[in-house]
Amino acid sequence: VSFSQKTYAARGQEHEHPLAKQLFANMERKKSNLSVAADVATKAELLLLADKVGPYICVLKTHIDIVEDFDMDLVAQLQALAEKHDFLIFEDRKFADIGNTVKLQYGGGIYRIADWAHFTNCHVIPGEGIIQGLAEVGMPKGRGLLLLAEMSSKGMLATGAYTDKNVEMAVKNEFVVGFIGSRRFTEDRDLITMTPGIGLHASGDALGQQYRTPETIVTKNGSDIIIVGRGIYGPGKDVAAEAQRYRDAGWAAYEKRLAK
Ligand code: 5FU
Repeated sequence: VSFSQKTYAARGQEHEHPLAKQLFANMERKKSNLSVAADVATKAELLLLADKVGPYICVLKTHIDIVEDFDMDLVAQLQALAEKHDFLIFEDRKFADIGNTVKLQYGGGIYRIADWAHFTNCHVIPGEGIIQGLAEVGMPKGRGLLLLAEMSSKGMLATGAYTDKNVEMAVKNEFVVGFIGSRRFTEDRDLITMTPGIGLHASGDALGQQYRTPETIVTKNGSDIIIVGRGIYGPGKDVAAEAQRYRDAGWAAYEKRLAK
């Protein structure tokens, strides 16, 4: 049986990686495969958004370097909200340098990402050393890495042999728990796919973003988690209502897949 035909609960029970176990259990508890992409510019906005969408998400995705008044108190408050609402945190950092440099960027600097983000991600452009560098920092802390096997934007260059290389590297590196991409990539380990570029209505934006529906991505392509940003908090939107709507759509798409 393909992993996409199994329940999140069963996959959690069988998974070898404690963080993946934790994620699947969380998804089952909350009946949610929704991650919200919290691309907002201030601490207050980020905390308010996290508090509003918290009940409906399994993962909060951050771009912490967007927040103009960042401080460590933001991290403490985000962690408290993660506890309150039962979600995990994914810092969408997209590391892309040599192993030694990403180690410093991941573990240190102003943001100390490895101290609070359950998941982060990287491009494998520099070769496998990037995974090793990040693993040296993240593994002892029980973190997990996603490889950018594909992107959602128009004209993106992560295709064909490059995508295949991502899959190859993921399969043999324990620290890797999954991918950013549009589909299920392999049956080799139960690697999780998270998909950005999800929208129920819009088809894209003026800067190359392309949107697909939960049905295409989850039911048809076998991806595990939908990542939604502006579809939930765009101008004039009722954030909690939209989060609930996307949570329901994502979960319905998953149930439809199981019933296939
Ligand atoms: F890796 C990727 C990708 O391929 N596409 C993306 O859109 C990441 N993203 C992120 O997902 C992007 O940086 C935003 O944080 C989010 C999408 O936001 P939207 O408002 O739903 O378009």
